[in-house]
Amino acid sequence: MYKIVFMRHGESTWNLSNRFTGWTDVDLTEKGINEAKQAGKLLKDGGYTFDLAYTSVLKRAVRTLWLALDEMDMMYLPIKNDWRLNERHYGALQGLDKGETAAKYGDEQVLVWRRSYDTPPPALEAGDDRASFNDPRYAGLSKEQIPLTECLKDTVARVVPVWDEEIAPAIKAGKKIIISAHGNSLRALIKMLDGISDSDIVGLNIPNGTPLVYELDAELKPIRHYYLGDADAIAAAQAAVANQGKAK
Ligand code: DG2
Repeated sequence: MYKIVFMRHGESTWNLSNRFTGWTDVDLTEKGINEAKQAGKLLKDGGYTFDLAYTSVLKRAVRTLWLALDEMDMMYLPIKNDWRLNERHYGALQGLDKGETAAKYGDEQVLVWRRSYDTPPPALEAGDDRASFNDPRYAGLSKEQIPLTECLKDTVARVVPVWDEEIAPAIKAGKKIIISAHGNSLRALIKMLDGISDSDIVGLNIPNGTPLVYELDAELKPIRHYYLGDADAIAAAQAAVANQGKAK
């Protein structure tokens, strides 16, 4: 049996201000820093060790990984930063307040934009300052690879190849892996791993800074999964994520 640990980053400044974030590179809040350290402590206390770490190229996920690894005294771990693990691109919603957007367009519409499998939010204009074309971290990508918006289906299409090409072979080669990523890039991975339907994935919400352990069989099919930490607090955090897109 294999194990892999997924972790959404700790609270970001835009999680705190309830803004759609996507590819915007915001940092952690003090609370987010503490969540990342606490995640590392839970992993250390649980006896988890790793050989390799994956994260995105966005600092909230990168810093969460650094802080958790520091807590585990494992800062020597090789880290692969892959843009394909970035958060889902939130298009023209990036920067807007989720509650205000729900008040303007309705809770139902915002739920579709946040959680539907194949309806993307409105796209950014290519000339919008928020587009990532001139960001040096994406210099190696073609223009077509840099999104102006994404639905979860689009995110699955870029995340699953990281799994198939790199992570799955590494697990089968005996590497113990931790992945620090984002609410929706992790939902994309979990949808694929658990075979969750397009309609059921709407109900999956991932809390910040909480290690999620997947036990996998020899074919890398999930046997069971569980969060580390206090179950009531985790359930409350998941409910809070679900409610972020509702008008106050
Ligand atoms: C959040 C997820 O991404 O938001 O882009 O706003 O995980 O990087 O904080 P993260 C964002 P929701 O889809 O839960 O609204």
